[in-house]
Amino acid sequence: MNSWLRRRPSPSRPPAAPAAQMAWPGLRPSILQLIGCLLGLSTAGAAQAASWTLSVQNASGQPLGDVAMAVEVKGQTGRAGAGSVAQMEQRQRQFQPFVLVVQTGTAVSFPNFDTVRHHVYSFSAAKKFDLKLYTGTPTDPVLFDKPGVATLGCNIHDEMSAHIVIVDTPFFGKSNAQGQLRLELPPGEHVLKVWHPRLGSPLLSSFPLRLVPGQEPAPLQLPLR
Ligand SMILES: [Cu+2]
Repeated sequence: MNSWLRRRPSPSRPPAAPAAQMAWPGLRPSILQLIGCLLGLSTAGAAQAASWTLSVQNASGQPLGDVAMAVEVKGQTGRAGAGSVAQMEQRQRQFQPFVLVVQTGTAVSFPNFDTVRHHVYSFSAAKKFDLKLYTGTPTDPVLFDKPGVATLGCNIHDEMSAHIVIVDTPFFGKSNAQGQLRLELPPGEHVLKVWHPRLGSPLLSSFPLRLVPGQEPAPLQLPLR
């Protein structure tokens, strides 16, 4: 279904091996680490975060925007720090943005910039809440403390709809109109979670994501038109 799993072939690249040990078989690892540090190439440095472009396409290979994307990096999952906030606005009887991605533990406020009143609610398992008819900004933001997807509506305006995607990782975002999201990530084997309203699922879909230095990952293809 997707080409994410497949690495681009790199026939000229020899299999990964501890290069330093091959070059100097007689040296102990601690000495190699010391040399590495002196050269500014410590083991930690080799795994440092780099900038990657994650791309997502529909079934015909066209870019897909508004895809919520979250990368789970082993040992780096969990809630956002205290004081993390985000905003879901109402303007011209629409929610803005249509898809908002936040980390668990984020407090979201729902300011109403219209002159009409809105009554914002979610019946979703990820977060049930109800902000009764209001103008301006309700005093208390809503805390999104469980991963999942909360679909929002307004009791007064049926055409108003939006989604808040809650993820357990600090590495997240949303694809732009070019179907791309740029993220700072360490290389390695991670899990990519994605969600799009037209996938029709209240859950995020998971895909393995292998980030190899010097290679952009192949586009992820979703079964959407
Ligand atoms: Cu409304």
